[in-house]
Amino acid sequence: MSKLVIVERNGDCLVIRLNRPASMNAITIGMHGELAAALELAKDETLRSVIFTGNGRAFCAGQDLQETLAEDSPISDFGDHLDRYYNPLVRAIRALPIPVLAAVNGVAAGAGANLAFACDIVIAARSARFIQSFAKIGLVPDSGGTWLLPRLVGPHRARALAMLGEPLDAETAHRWGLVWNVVDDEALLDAALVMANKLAALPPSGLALIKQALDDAMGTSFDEQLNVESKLQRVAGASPDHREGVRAFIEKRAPNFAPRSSA
Ligand code: T3D
Repeated sequence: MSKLVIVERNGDCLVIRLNRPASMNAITIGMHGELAAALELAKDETLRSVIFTGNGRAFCAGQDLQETLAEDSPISDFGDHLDRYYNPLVRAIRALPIPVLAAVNGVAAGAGANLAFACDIVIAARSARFIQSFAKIGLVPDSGGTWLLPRLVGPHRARALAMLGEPLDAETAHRWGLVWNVVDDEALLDAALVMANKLAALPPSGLALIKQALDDAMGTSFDEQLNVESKLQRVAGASPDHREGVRAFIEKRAPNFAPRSSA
């Protein structure tokens, strides 16, 4: 049976590739099962990053609408469906202590767009398009979209994206800050792997704390966040990685950070 999600290790990086190209990698319950298994593998402490991408000409077209519409559809209550599948998926992505990259290789629609935005860094192929397709079928942006979009692009752009459901091309998504960079289609995976390698050379404990600090900042006041920074900097400052980073700087040599599993 062909896999709905292809998971490959590339050095320290786990590449998770959605694999239903004929349906633009639309997500089915079967695919959710394989994604959950892939995210379990991503907890391996020898990994330093994860890349999500898609097989074929799309990143992901969101929920598979054939599955939704089927007479014997297993989906009766969409709220339950989110609770059972999409929410655990994006929660698992956000909870990973290592950098998670989205290499968006074409259209990212509905939950597929918000899956990309749930990642830490988004790299887009020039052919990428981001679509909040929900309004067109009478739904609400999900998979964290209503929380992420206003924070990423501001409230008015978020409203226009969500209410119009019009495609946003890669360059505009870049200008609006949804995307870190845009590369030629054929260079996408290499660009993501180069970034993954750069991240793997940085202290893993520090990167995990940076993720935690930025996540906390989404729900705190400036003053509260200063306390979060003190708390996390206390941990970071006492870490062997910090001492090694400073020593390497002073001694003008490359740092030798501890592997994640021993940090
Ligand atoms: O709990 C719940 O279930 C609610 C959760 C909802 C989460 C969501 O994600 S809701 C949003 C669902 N997604 C969409 O509404 C997007 C629908 N797709 C499109 O708008 C377009 O297909 C695209 C903009 C993504 C791509 O357009 P285009 O012109 O490049 O390609 P196409 O010809 O429309 O699609 C190619 C094939 O993929 C086609 O199949 P065919 O005719 O060649 O056999 C098309 O039906 C299929 N496809 C695309 N998107 C989906 C899909 N099949 C099933 N589900 C899809 N979402």
